[in-house]
Amino acid sequence: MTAQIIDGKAIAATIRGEIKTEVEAMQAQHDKVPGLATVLVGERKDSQTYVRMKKKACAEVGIASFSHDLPADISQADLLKVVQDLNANPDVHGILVQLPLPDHIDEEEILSAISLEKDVDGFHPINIGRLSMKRRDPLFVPCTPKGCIELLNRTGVTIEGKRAVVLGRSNIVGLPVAMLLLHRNATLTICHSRTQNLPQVVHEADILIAAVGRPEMVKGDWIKPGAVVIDVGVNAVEDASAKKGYRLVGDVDFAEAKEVASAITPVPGGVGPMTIAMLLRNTLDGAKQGLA
Ligand code: NAP
Ligand code: L37
Repeated sequence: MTAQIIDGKAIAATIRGEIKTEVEAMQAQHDKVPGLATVLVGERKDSQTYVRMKKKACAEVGIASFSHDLPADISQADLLKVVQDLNANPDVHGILVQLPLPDHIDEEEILSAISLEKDVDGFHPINIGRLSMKRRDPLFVPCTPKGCIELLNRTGVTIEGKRAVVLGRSNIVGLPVAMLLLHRNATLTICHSRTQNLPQVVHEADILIAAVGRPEMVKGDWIKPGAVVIDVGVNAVEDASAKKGYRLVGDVDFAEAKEVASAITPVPGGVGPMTIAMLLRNTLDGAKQGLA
């Protein structure tokens, strides 16, 4: 069996089209557009790339973006001030502080300072708390986890009653995606670096979400025949034949897994573009709340 390839790039393009239509309607009816502030601290190449892609996607759908590119040695107080000013700016409906922050910054204090109504990344402790509890809807759901669920929804995958295995328990991906699957009534297993017999645990999954950051760790024979595989990993591996000297691979060995799974996301072109589409969606929703 060769798996259906879940085309995240195409699904994300459809979603951006939906958002663009709504932004145009908002502009026509209310003479205003949603605004996203991006806060980038330091010069990590990957973070720079992602923030650039996010701003470009904003421009494409008519969302205004406000960039704050700050030096790696910015003080806690100065960074806090940037966030507070954005909280007070009525043209800004969403604030994205790209993680990770430098070691000397207290991440929790910065994320807690973001106004709940503008927390489009969904990382404010109150939003995370609500996400983790039954029937306590968070104002915003984190973008990558929301993108994973949206891919399952738009592919017609049933979640309820299925065995879902999440590889990874990070604040950004593993933990929140696990909560979302649980709320959708999956039977859930969360794995991490101390999990024993990982291949056997993975083999029980009807739905596998891989978010470990280990290139091609999950092999074809770990996967249950017919499983749906969402590969969140984005790992650069050396490749002398590639123009840039590297290529991107997921946490799953795609060539092997696609012969076993019923559906699978590629890397690139799977979850990555969905992360950005969900950020646009959250920003638009935030701006709409302000209109109500
Ligand atoms: P992270 O913070 O490094 O967390 C990795 C998680 O995987 C941890 O929970 C860790 O366990 C677990 N882990 C590491 N090695 C393992 C192993 N050998 N066996 C089992 N579990 C293992 O990473 P992250 O931020 O969640 O990102 C994960 C991947 O997703 C990365 O490749 C990242 O680039 C990618 N990502 C993609 C997007 C997107 O939009 N596509 C967005 C964000 C991240 P412990 O908790 O025990 O340490
Ligand atoms: N919302 N996302 C949010 N907040 C953060 O603090 N760190 C972080 C975050 N992570 C993030 O933006 N990740 C991410 C990862 C991959 C893509 C986008 C965002 C992406 O689009 N990847 C493309 C390939 C990109 C490339 O060519 O370099 C893909 O197709 O997977």
